[in-house]
Amino acid sequence: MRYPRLILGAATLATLLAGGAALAGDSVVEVEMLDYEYHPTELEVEAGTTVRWVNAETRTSHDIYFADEDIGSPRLFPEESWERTFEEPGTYPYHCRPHENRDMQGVVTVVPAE
Ligand SMILES: [Cu+2]
Repeated sequence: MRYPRLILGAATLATLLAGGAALAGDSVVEVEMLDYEYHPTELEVEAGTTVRWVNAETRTSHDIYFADEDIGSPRLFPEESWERTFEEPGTYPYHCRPHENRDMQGVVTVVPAE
């Protein structure tokens, strides 16, 4: 009866990864766009991590724009997503161009991989 225990362990690990704030490199972390906000607003990841922004609204579109670097997503409609992989440690502020006036913004902090 070892096998079921292994499966349970893997599922638990997946749950932890999905909810974690700082994660190992080469993983994917999701940021939800809902109610004109990014969730989480502030995210810390290790270098090499891919961040995936997912539009969880029912009808509002958003985008992700890093003004300092002039890097941005297309406008994302509900259920659409966009990814960016962060290789270099640093602070990456971003905002939503259509909702700049609603103060819709977030920041990704990238720390060196352990
Ligand atoms: Cu927006």
